[in-house]
Amino acid sequence: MREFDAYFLMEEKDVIEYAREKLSLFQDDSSLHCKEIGDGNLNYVFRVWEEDGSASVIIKQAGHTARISDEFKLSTNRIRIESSVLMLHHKLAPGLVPDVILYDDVMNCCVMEDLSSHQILRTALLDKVKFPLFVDHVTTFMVNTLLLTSDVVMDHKEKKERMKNYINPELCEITEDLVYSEPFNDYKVRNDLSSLNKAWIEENIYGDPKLRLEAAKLKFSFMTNAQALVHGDLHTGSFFVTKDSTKVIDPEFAFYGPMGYDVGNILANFIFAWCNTDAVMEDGEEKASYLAWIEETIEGIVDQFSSKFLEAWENHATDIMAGEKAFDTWYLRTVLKDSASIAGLELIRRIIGIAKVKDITSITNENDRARAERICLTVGKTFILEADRFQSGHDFLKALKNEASLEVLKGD
Ligand code: SR1
Ligand code: MG
Repeated sequence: MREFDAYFLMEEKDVIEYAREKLSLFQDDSSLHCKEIGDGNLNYVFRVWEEDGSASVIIKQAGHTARISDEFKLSTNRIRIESSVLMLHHKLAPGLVPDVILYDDVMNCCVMEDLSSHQILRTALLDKVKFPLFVDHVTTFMVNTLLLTSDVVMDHKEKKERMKNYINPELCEITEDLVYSEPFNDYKVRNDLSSLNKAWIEENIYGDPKLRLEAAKLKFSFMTNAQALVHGDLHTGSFFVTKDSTKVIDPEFAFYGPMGYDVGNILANFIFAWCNTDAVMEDGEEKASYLAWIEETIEGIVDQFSSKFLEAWENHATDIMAGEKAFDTWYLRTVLKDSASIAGLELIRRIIGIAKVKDITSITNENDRARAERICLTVGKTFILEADRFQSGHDFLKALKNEASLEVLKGD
């Protein structure tokens, strides 16, 4: 039996051996099965289960390059960050994060609770399933993990220690490039434009100096505003869900950054889900009902986040100046403004850049897909250029519905 005392990238048969050697979960004489189930851009995710169904786990291993492309050379340190953040989030947001069973710094893997009763939220949204508790869960998760890791609540020296532990230069560089730089430049190596929107993007994104200036300001804010421990990649592929349970996974991009990074990402990804629904469902009651649920979700994320944020501030703020009258509402306004800008960046980069989303790429009709892309691009621009005015769920939704109803998007 191998001892797994030197790193190598495991295959399914190795993972079975690894699980037997490292975990006391499985009976010695049981027959174990393993399947690689990862569909993310970076790592390998294996499910291991006992044939009689009595025990199972997830084992996630980091390689030296990203799965999406060998061009991204990455340190395996990301799995340390991910394991450690999962454990911290588990404490800060009980019930909303999977249990970590083992972190192995030799094999660079994290063993965690199997969530096979759950499904990835993005996949469920593509299947048009509703999750009425999601807003409550995601807003509790964001308020607890963001506000409670910030200077508003934490002892400032402890917070700085925590910042050190979560310095994440390589994955931050991916975000700096893919979210903040490449979508605004004619970066032919990795950008991938659809033929129907190419000319529009060249003129209205690459060619808009006002937009590029805002993107530059936002990039420097991302790199310097160490406000809270953000998840850093809170899209709909980072949630496992059932009707009554939500588990937030994959915090490998976590670092101390602007709170709005997480709020903006989840909002943008529900806009992708809206565009997919708009494009693929037949007009009628079912479509109207599903669009209405997504719209309620978008509004609810902003409004419940805001009310829970102010309540948690009231209950947990420790800094003496944080108690100044109206400072809490001023601070929240800045977070919502950042959320709008960052939602805009996410909407634009998933259309122009290398890392696309299935909500849009799976729209088979070319004209419908181009219209969906154009809605994302124009809403994204509005969020960035007019970020100040997005302070309620209604504000976000109105911009989406307004851009989506414009005739120009329908015909050209
Ligand atoms: C090279 S990684 C590409 C994207 O996948 C991740 O989920 C992040 O969103 C990243 O930008
Ligand atoms: Mg991920």
